[in-house]
Amino acid sequence: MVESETSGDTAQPWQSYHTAYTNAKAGMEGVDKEKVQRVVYEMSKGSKYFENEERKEAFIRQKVENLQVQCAKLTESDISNYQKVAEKRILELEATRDLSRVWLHVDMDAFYAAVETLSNPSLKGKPMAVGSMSMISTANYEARKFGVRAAMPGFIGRKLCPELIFVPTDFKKYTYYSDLTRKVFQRYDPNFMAASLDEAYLDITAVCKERSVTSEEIARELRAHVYEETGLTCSAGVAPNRLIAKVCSDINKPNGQFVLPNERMAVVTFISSLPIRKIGGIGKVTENILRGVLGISTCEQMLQKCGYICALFSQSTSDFFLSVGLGLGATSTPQARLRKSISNERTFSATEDEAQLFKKLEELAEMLSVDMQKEGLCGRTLTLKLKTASFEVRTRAVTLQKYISSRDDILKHAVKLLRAELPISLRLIGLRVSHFNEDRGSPSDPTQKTITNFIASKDSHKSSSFLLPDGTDNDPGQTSVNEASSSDYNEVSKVLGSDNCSFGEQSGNSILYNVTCMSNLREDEQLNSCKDEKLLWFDDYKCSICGIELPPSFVEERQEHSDFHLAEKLQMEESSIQPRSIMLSPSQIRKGKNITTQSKSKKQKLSRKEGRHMPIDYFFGKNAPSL
Ligand code: DCP
Ligand code: MG
Repeated sequence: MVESETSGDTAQPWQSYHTAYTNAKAGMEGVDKEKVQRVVYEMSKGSKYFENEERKEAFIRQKVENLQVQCAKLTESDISNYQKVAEKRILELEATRDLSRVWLHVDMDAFYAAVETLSNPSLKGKPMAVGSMSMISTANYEARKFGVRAAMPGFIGRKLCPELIFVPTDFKKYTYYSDLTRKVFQRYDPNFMAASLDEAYLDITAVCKERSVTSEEIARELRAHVYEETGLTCSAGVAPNRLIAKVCSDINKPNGQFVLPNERMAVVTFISSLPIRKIGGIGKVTENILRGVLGISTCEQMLQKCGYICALFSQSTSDFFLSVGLGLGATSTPQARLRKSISNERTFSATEDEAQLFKKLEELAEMLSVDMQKEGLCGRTLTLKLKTASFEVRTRAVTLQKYISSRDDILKHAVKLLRAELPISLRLIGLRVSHFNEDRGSPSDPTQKTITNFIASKDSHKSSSFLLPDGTDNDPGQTSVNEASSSDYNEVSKVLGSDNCSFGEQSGNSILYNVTCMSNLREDEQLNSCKDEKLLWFDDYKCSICGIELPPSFVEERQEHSDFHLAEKLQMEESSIQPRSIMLSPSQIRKGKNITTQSKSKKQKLSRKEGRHMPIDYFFGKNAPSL
């Protein structure tokens, strides 16, 4: 098998030091990558960030090694069987290809930086970054030539580009301009899906047809209108599905567009040589695992190695990889009413100043409340997300008796959750509300959610295919790659069978006005939270508490589900009531004991027999009992 590129002690250690800071964004093509790597390495060595990166590297190495061992155990007959399974699956997936829709992904260019330049034209043409010495939110294209990019600490940016000008963030401004862009998007698709402040997906099938114009003309016109209304440029990608449209919008950035025709051959050719990292949902971890274990670096190779993929990964993960190889992606618009949560978060320089932390919390509560009221949403689970100064990500949640949406209600409970964590030094706070009043049935019985046929769903991977900021994975499969042996796989296959159940329609991602979905963690967050993921999701897809099946690509549902158990436990602790959920033993879960299909009485029986109360710390990743 292929050697992992993540390991290696060389005389020039920065050469193997690949972090989010060294990953090229649009506008960074000509950058001296080695110089950037060296500066980032030297300046971050010894820092908490560096330690965290090392943990991540070690994690990836371990994953690669485990999978290499599994791979080596496969016999020729295993491989030939898995090859047959994979080929059959590819045909099934191919049959779901939908070329009837035209999707446009629009992404503003250097958004925060461009907005700041509008208000201060003297910044034009000069390298500048929005953010601070500790964190850069984005950099303009002049600064990117030096290797300066989003998420990089400002002091490293300054080292790479001594002329770099810093402008502090001003979210009110960005929200204002974002709203202006959305008014334009609405003219082309009233149900457009906003993925972040500066990104949206539009189904332009109808508008092209009604006006008898090409998608290329629509893209050009839309971009011109955005410019007229805002003075800002954007880039667009047009393709038959959202996954590819997002890749396309990056091709001619800034101020450009790329149209991929709705033809199978065009899609297949386009995807074949595409590096897997360009796909939303494949970040550094997945990329390294696929390359390290199977030598896969382009989408086409996903199909060439399909047998191994099916042998090593869970069904949902391999489905995602095979779909990527085929260039399949989500094509239908999820209904807004099915949205699962609404959230926002804010990154800032690490501080333990309580007044500042509570002030930020207040602002977040206010913004979240406004967003909720815009959409008429009320929810009863409130989750507080924190990233500590040492990059540890924690979530704390509470489920309330009543539905809330007002600033005061959100703040009241958020303050309680935060207060319990003090003293603490934080660099990020996020708030998330879920369990909306329209989510009938879900708060009380999450197992009821295992419904629609996942395999048959065209959009089965939509949570992997969009909403992610550049370069992030949203597939916790990367942290939970199936490590079952081939015989386990057979059992898993049996359990999944043709009636494999999960959420068929994952629509929590739709219309995320002004919010960044918290469950779409950036990679460092995912890795930090992987402890929690591992605790909760057994064998890659089963909740170790109640047995509900949720593939890794259903990130938001998983987050919500985990919040639910967390909140339930918190309340149990408070009221000293016996927990309702049951705890399946690992062997039961491996053996495919699927309580989602069991009768209530059986559940209760199991609960009495096998159930055990789990300490709250289990969920917080502290003193976690080993499974
Ligand atoms: N952002 C952030 N932190 C990050 C990435 C982005 O705060 N790690 C913010 C600042 C960006 C905005 O989100 O301006 C949009 O993110 P993009 O990834 O779309 O980046 P830009 O719009 O800045 O640049 P591009 O031209 O590459 O789209
Ligand atoms: Mg952008």
